[in-house]
Amino acid sequence: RVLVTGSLGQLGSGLVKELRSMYGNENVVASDIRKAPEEFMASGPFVYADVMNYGMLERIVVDWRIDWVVHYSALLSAVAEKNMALALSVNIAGFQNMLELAKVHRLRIYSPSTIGAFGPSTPKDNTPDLTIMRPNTIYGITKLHNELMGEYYREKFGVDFRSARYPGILSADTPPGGGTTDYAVDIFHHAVRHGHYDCFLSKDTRLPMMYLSDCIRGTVEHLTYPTPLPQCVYNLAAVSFTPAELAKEIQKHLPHFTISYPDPAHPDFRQAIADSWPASLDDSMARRDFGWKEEYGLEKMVKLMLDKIQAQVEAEKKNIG
Ligand code: VAH
Repeated sequence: RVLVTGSLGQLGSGLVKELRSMYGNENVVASDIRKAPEEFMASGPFVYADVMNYGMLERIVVDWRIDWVVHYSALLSAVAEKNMALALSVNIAGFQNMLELAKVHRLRIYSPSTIGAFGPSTPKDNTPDLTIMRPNTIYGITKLHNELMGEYYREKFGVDFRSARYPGILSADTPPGGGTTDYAVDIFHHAVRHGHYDCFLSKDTRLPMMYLSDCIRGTVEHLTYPTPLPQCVYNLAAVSFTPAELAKEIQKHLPHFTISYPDPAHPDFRQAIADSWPASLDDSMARRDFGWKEEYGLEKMVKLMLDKIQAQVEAEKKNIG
């Protein structure tokens, strides 16, 4: 069986659905620390899992006969910067608990890293898997720590640890979880519902991004790869764009959409986080080792996001009507 922690976050529910379609509902145990919506509960096992409670996690691993773990529980960049103590507990101690359980119970463990694991001294363009990594955000520091601990456990204890550095993820059906790339999701809801978006990043902030279904497919391809891979951690990329480029693409569909940017003299706190991250990634190793290839470029992603959110708005109107 597979255990997914952080199942109710931006990425977890989509991953649980995909794994359940592959292995059957009963073989994918979803978990989080808050109540799941009814349809989620009806689709398969869901348990409360506080990743800071080793005994509770071990109980789940034993009772449910878990073989693989996808560990998604984490505080993302913006939230972590504002809640350092909780971020260190969840992101480091929580991950360490799961990594130790993977060693004790011989579990395969997949836990994503992030472009946030790079820092301001990392080469910004076409950033390779192996390079300078001096992140200066709590989120990036915790994720780099986890990368190194996962590699150590594979080297020293033979734990099958797998990880990929996710870019910003665009999703229409699940809200983002308090990150710096969230603007790329919020913009669509504002464009469809209000025709305007006050962007919290400057217009030329170029960041690596990916559509949700590409992320889930890339994760599953990596998680299920049948033989040990040369690396534990891989960059995973699809497309890089700036808020201005994204707005221009949206305006092809919504010509009256307008956007504003912060006063450069008073930047949003997330600007410094975004400025410390790469503008684009080299993910050639993932393409070489497990055949990674994105399916969604900017045009396709924008059309799909707008179509999905416009359908949501129509459905909401019907429910109200
Ligand atoms: C964040 N969406 O902004 C997350 C992600 C690469 C960014 O880790 O923190």
